[in-house]
Amino acid sequence: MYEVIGHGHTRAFRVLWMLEELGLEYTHRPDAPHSPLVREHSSLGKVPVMVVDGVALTDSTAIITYLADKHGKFTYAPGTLERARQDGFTNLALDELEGLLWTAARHSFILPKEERVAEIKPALKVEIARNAERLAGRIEGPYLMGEEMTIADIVATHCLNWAHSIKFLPENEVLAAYGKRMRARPAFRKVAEMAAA
Ligand SMILES: N[C@@H](CCC(=O)N[C@@H](CS)C(=O)NCC(=O)O)C(=O)O
Repeated sequence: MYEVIGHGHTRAFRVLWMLEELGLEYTHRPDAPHSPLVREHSSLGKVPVMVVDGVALTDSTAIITYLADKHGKFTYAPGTLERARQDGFTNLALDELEGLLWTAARHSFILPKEERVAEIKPALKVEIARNAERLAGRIEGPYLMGEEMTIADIVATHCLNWAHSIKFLPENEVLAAYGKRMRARPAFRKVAEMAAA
């Protein structure tokens, strides 16, 4: 049994989506960051955390990689060229999109007011738009790597939705069609409904 800690409107979404795609049973504690339960399992107070056999796993990408490897789905096998390409896509989404999105969030509502630099946001928007367009140019379709959906699609879709929600995503037909396809997946829809409740 897996226990996921973290509200669906955080990066816990990725873990919940993966579990739904795999059709696995889990319990969900939709705590906010730094709640006593989160603090019990994560020294940084960050979510998501997934507790497996009493062991607390942190970091959404590490958690979904664990699930993919353990259950042998939504991933290519370690040591293959396909896996190396898959990991490249995952890291591209994290470096070129998530890092910038997180910086934008920190300077909007996370850092103490006196540490926020609002002027950085237009530059982040330009950079995110450029990086998203570059990613669009690499989508083989229907998924990033062609016919096989992998965990890289979960990370990339989450980042693209995040960018869209803060109006940082450029108009782009390929990105729009990819996002629509990914959001239409029953597992995605179920978690989106849970997160909105
Ligand atoms: N790399 C981590 C980032 C986790 C993270 O920063 N989560 C945010 C919510 S989406 C959080 O807990 N923020 C609270 C904080 O930074 O103190 C992951 O992918 O899980």
